[in-house]
Parts: sequence; C-alpha cells; structure tokens
Amino acid sequence: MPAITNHMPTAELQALDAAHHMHPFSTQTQVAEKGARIITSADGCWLTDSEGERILDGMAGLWCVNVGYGRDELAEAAARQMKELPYYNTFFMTSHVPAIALAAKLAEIAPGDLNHVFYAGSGSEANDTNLRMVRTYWAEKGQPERNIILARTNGYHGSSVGSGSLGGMAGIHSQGGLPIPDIHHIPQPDWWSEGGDMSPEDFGLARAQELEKAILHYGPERVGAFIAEPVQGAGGVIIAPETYWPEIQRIVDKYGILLIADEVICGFGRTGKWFGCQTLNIKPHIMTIAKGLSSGYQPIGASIVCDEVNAVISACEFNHGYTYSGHPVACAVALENIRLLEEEGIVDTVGAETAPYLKEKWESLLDHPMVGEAKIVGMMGSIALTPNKDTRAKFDAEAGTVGYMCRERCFANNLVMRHVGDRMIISPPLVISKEEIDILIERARKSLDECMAQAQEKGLFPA
Ligand code: PXG
Repeated sequence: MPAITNHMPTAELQALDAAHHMHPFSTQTQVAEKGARIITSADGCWLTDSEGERILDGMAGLWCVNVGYGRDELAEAAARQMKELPYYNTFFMTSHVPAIALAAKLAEIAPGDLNHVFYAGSGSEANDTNLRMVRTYWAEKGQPERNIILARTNGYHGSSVGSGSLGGMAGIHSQGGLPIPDIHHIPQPDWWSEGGDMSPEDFGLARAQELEKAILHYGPERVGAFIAEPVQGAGGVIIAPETYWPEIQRIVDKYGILLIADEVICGFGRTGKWFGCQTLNIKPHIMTIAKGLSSGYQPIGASIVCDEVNAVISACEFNHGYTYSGHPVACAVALENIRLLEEEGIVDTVGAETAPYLKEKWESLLDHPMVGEAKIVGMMGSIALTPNKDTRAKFDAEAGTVGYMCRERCFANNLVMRHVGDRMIISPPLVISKEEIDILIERARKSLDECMAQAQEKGLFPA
C-alpha cells in the first residue's frame, strides 16, 4: 500500500533542499543531482522517509540519539521549560534552575573530581572552550608559554576554527587556514591500517610513546594539554590496542600536562559505561560532552572540569561564553534524558546484555570474505573492508570507493550504516533490542554480499 504522506512530493522537497539548503560535509552539486533522502519522522530505532520507507538507524542520528526517537518525556520536559522560562542567560551573575540542576547532576555522574560544568551549544563549542580554558589555566599559573596542545591525526573534535584545529582531519585542515598555531598532531593508534608487521600490543605502545616524543620535541615546558577521544568515532571507530591508554596516562602524569577526554561520542553509555574514560580507565582533567547528553533532542554541549583547573580558572575572569551556554530548555531536556538513562537502566542494559549480544553478532561478520577486522566496544563498532584479510591489503581504488558502495547498498536495504574510507561503522541507539540487532546484522550481511558482487564486477575484489 502506498504511504500516505502529508507533505509535498519528495521530488519537490529535494529540489527546494538542493536550491536553498547548504549541507554540511557534502558536495552540494551531488545533493542536487541525487536528491537527499528526506526523513519525516522516527520512533525507537526506526526512521521514516518521505516515501514512507522504514529505515533502521544504525548510527543513532549522528551518534547521538542514545535513548532512541519518540520519547514523549523529553518533548514534555522541553514544553514545560519553554512555558516557564524559555530563555535566560548565565552571564553577569545570573543563573537558573535547569542550568544549576544539570551541572549538579553531571558532577554527580562524572568520574573523579570532575565537578564543574561550563556549558556550550555543541561539541565544537565545548572544545573551543577547552582550548581557551587550558591556555588560560597555564597563563594564570605563570606559564603562558605552555600553550601547545597535542592532539591526534584522524581525531575529530568539531569543525569550528578551534575544534577543527584540534581535530586531525586533513579535509578540515585543507580549508580555511587550519590548524591555528601551537596545535600539533601525533599519529593515531589504528593498527589495522598503520600497524605494519608489529603486533597490536607493540604498536599500541609505540603510538602512545609518540606523545612522549612530541613532548620532548616541543619541550615539556611548552606543552599544556593532550586531547583525544577514548575511542575515535568519526575517524572510523578506531579502538586502540590495550597497551595504548595506560601508556598515555603514564606520560601525561609524568609531564604534568592536562588530559582532555573528548567524550562527545563515548559519553552517556555509548561504550557500555557512563563514560568512555571509565571503560578505558583514563583519568582526564576535562571531559568534552555533547550528543548523548541530550540524546540529540536539544543542541547542548559542555566541558566538565576537575577541581584543580576550576580553582585556577575561577580566580580570574574567563572572558568566554555563548549566548546559549546553559540554555534552560536544553538543560531541562538533558536532565530528563539522564533520568531516562538512569531510571530505565539503559546504560546498565547495554553493558550487561545488548552490547555483549551485539559484539557476538558483529564479530560473526568476520566470516564474510570482504571483512578483515571487526572491532566493537559497547554500542560502537567498525569493520574493515579488504580484498585480502591476510595482508590487510587496501583496494586498488581511491580510499573509500568500496566503503561508499557498501554504504549505498545499506541505504538501499533500509539500514543506516556509515563508511569512513573503507571501514563501515555503526553506533545504534542504546535502546536497540536483540531482535533489532538481528535485523541490523542481516541487512549488513546482505549489503556486504551485494557490495562484494559490485566490487567483483569492477575488478576490485577477487572473483
Ligand atoms: N568531538 C567529537 C568526538 C565528535 O564526534 C564533536 C566533538 C563536535 O561536536 P558538534 O556537536 O560540534 O558536531 C564531534 C562531532 C561523522 C560526524 O561524520 C561526527 C561528528 C559530527 C558530525 C559528523 O561521524 N562528531
């Protein structure tokens, strides 16, 4: 039965979209040629498009809809707050209940002495805050020369000038004069593509020691902070070998530099615990959060700051903030979202039940001829596509050619599974059920088969 839609025909929407809506990270002419897929509603883990198709969202939007779509509680929290106090700022000695309540709640659930919250409207903004905050911290401590921030190649921290500089994405650095001065990148712990003949353990150690090398190269008196995602998300769900993080922690401690854990993706249950730092046993001075903080229902981000950094920053006037820092509606929704995650045991269920189930199913994809590696932690996973598993070979085509083909097959099969180069990635809503995991795996396998057939036709995969 054809879907009954209450909007203009898809082709008209697509034409208007291409004519007037500039898409992020897209080639606009391609959008015009192909027409965007238009999402009209969603419920649980399922999207509905303008043609009435139901699509399994294996990416939770953009890694953010942790509690799933369609939660009335969050809509009601927003409506209540809008009626009571739709906006007020947190500058100039003012505050309001939602900003206070959420900050106190975040201090409660964040590990260690991460007790202080600086609000932003997004992950990019929060990382811009971090950049200025750590430099201000060292300046206030009488060490203004300690302004170098080390980060990682293929890390993602946002696309504003500051956060895009912290990130290590070549595509971002190539536009607009990034990175800004005194931000340097060390290579990532991606064993599959860069590990060569080393064992994953040796490689993890070697890549962590790149941090020490960089500190010694620039001078320990010049380096203020190191920023990294516990698990690289946008870079392709790169899970570092087990040797990596303990060594990073040792080096950070040894030189007394600040560690910023970018938890924008890893936070709020994604890795099976509340924060990626807890899964990986990392002790940061600052955590960046966004996305799962509100399950994407409202745009909000924040920096959660330890007692020591807060003490120094609090003693000066930190000339920083955004009109929407601590927006009351966003804070009210985030608070309600955390309540759902806690009271419905969503994070606990991921850790104890659904993530182990997904791991078993995800790793079963390893028997597919084109899948060379299957990595997963909690509800974020990746598989590496390769023409030869034994040699970890790359396809004889521009990187991402086969990944894109696979992504297109997934989309045609009503599954959102993204590609990063020739890695396929998933990050479903945390509320995904075992039955839905089965559907995800079934569709992924079908798409892999179809992609492999296409790759064989093009001579990119052995027949
Ligand atoms: N840090 C991390 C770790 C992120 O993943 C940001 C910061 C920036 O957050 P905002 O809210 O400013 O976007 C992100 C965002 C992708 C993709 O293609 C990933 C993100 C954003 C857009 C696309 O995987 N991550």
